[in-house]
Amino acid sequence: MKLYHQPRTRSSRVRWLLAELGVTCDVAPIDVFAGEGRKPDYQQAVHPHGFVPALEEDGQILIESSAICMYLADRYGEGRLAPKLGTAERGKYYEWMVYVPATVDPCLETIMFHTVFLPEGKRIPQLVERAKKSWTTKMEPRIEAALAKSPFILGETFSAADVLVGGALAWAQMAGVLGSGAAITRYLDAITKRPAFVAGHTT
Ligand SMILES: N[C@@H](CCC(=O)N[C@@H](CS)C(=O)NCC(=O)O)C(=O)O
Repeated sequence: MKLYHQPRTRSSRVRWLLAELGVTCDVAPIDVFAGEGRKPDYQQAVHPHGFVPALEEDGQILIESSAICMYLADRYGEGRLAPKLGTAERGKYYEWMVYVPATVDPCLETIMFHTVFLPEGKRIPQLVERAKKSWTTKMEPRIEAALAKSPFILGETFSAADVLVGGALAWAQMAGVLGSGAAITRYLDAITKRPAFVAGHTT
């Protein structure tokens, strides 16, 4: 198995989950910040958009961090990191595994791009204001309310959904938009101390 990876990006989710699973994996570094993702060879053979992560296993390439995490949890988790198929809990699991990439990531990405990544002349403050409002009034309160009910996002036990939600919260903190809700503060503190989180974010 090989992970095409760049530290401090969405491929860290996959590294974190692999560490939670105790599964070893070759890592192919792709410096997307230096433009390596734009190389035609990489786009033809690995990721059509030139992004990370991509996972190569059994002669197949998988893209999309959330899809990769769901696949790995099912294949190697022995029922530990994802609820049983066909249960109500599995429905909630899908909800969080899709909510993060479909709703949260674009919001946080807009904030990061228009405050940090883009050259100053290309930043659009109105986009940042709108995204911050969505984060602060909709997404963060929703996550805070869920975490106020239980230690982890799906309940009493850690799952792959915590990799997605915990990773997004760490990203929100980096973007400087994370508030001081008691449940999120407690959760983030616990999650970022997990040895697998540390292993997934050091390289
Ligand atoms: N929805 C994709 C997003 C992947 C993505 O945008 N990756 C970023 C890093 S977080 C990337 O590779 N960017 C390179 C570029 O924009 O050239 C996923 O979750 O895997």
